[in-house]
Amino acid sequence: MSITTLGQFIIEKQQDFPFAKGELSRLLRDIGIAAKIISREVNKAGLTQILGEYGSVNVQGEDVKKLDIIGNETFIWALEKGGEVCAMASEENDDMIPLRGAYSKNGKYVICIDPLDGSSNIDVNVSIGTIFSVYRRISEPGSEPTLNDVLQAGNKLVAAGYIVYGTSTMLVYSTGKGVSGFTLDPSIGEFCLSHPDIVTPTDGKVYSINEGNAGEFPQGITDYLKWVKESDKASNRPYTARYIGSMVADFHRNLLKGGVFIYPPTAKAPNGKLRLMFECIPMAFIAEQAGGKATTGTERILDVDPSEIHQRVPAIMGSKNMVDMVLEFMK
Ligand code: P6P
Repeated sequence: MSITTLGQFIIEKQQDFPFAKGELSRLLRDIGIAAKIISREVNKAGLTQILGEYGSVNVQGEDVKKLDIIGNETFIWALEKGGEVCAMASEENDDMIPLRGAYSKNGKYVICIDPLDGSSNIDVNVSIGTIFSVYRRISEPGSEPTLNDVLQAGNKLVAAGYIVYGTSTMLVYSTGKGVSGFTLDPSIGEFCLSHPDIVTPTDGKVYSINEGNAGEFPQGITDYLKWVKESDKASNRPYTARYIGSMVADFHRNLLKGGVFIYPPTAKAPNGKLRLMFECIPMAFIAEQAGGKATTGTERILDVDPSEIHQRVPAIMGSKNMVDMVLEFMK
């Protein structure tokens, strides 16, 4: 049998963590379980009338789709059941969520999660995703978790990754020793190792940015965009724009093919639109683990010290040489 399931892979890789007694392995398993449930819900969204506005509006002022709620509740359920996590921060919740499972209080880890990112794309059948980060708790096991447990910089990450619900459902994650990709085989209900060691191209031809905000970009971004558009075959600069408005889908394509994803400050979002804890840190971790780069434009994203759960930062991430070129124009 040539397949390696996520569970088998996690156990094999557990050797990389001599001090781990299986908690992280079980935690990653719990994330896989939640991902399979959400994949099932996402893939039947149009059929069971769970599409459409849930009516409420989340902390970001966005209309909440029913699948957002299902995604959030599924992860809370899976992580409470699993007992390895003492608290969560979710893009869908204003405040930190202490988990109340039978064993949660002793959980050694905390999770920051965007359960369904890009959810405005659900009812037009565009790929969406889950983005997660795993940290060791700071507070003592057995004690009540605190905000400090979830407000940790990306350079403290234990693991991070995402699930992209697209033409297939893929789980991509890293525990700090490279990036591995798994594709869900629904016929056996298992994530199977399909991309053993993802390394992002140092260079690429794709730039991803919402140019609808072009009138509000910092000068450096405007200058960079002008430069890429002067596509000059002779100087081997045939760039192309690809932007689907779902970060996980845009990021994943660029990770595999090469490219740069940019969400700069705009008039409406002076610190950028993307959330540090739920989108930028985990994706920056994956980008770096795959040999790419991720910056706010002024500092490495993984070195930003968070001050607020829903804080936003500008993001420039992807192929190293492309990120460096954007930074050149921003000087
Ligand atoms: P805009 C989705 O709402 C999201 O958070 C990311 O998934 C996506 O990259 C970005 O916002 C799109 O934002 O302003 O370009 O529509």
